[in-house]
Amino acid sequence: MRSVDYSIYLVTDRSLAGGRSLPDLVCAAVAGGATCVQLREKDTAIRDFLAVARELRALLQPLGVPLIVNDRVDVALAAGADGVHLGQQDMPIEVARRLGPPGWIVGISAESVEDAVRAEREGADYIGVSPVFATPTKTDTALPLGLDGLRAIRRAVRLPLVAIGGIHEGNAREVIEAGADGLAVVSAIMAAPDPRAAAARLRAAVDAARSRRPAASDLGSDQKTHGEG
Ligand code: TZP
Ligand code: MG
Repeated sequence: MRSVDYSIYLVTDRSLAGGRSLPDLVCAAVAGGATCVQLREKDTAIRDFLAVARELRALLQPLGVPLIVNDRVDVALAAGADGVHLGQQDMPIEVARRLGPPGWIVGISAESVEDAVRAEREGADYIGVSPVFATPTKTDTALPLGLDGLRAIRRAVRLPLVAIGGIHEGNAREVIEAGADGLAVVSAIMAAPDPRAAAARLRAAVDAARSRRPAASDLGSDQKTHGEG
């Protein structure tokens, strides 16, 4: 399995960009410390979705930052993206895995311990724990899992966990301390007046929380840390 740094996982949303260019915002976020980018386009024609995916791919590949496409395996493949992020109603993990090239990243959203355990069994590379907190950015979510829900998923699976939903600088520390390997954020970066600075502050919060988190060897046998730590 490919090693990916999920620390600051930017999920795009052009409706929050306030007219700013998506590629410019993504570049600013990466300059600030975003380590992974998910292109999420809910209302975009496939042709335009593909065009922006290709544009981001060309920007991110030289920087070594993985591009993951939300929902659409076809767009991800056509753009040469590093992987795809799937929801519970999207293409099954094993089908996406078969369609993609070796080393392709297949991530899945989990709204419960059961979803997470199944995703691990079915061969996902990472799990998006969704949503940890309520968020105005996506309202058709399951009930928020809270930090206790995140901890329960941490105990149940070994895969890298990327927490999503209502995450910002102010709660980044507790989310990492609850066992997340990375923070997936939309508004905390996309809507920020200075996306580069916002990403840098999130990154600093993650690094600080990690330095306080016990080493995997000090946690119980069912609580290991993952990925880049
Ligand atoms: N999936 C679960 S919550 C969410 C998605 C895409 C939106 C998170 O947005 P924000 O602004 O980081 O709370
Ligand atoms: Mg989806």
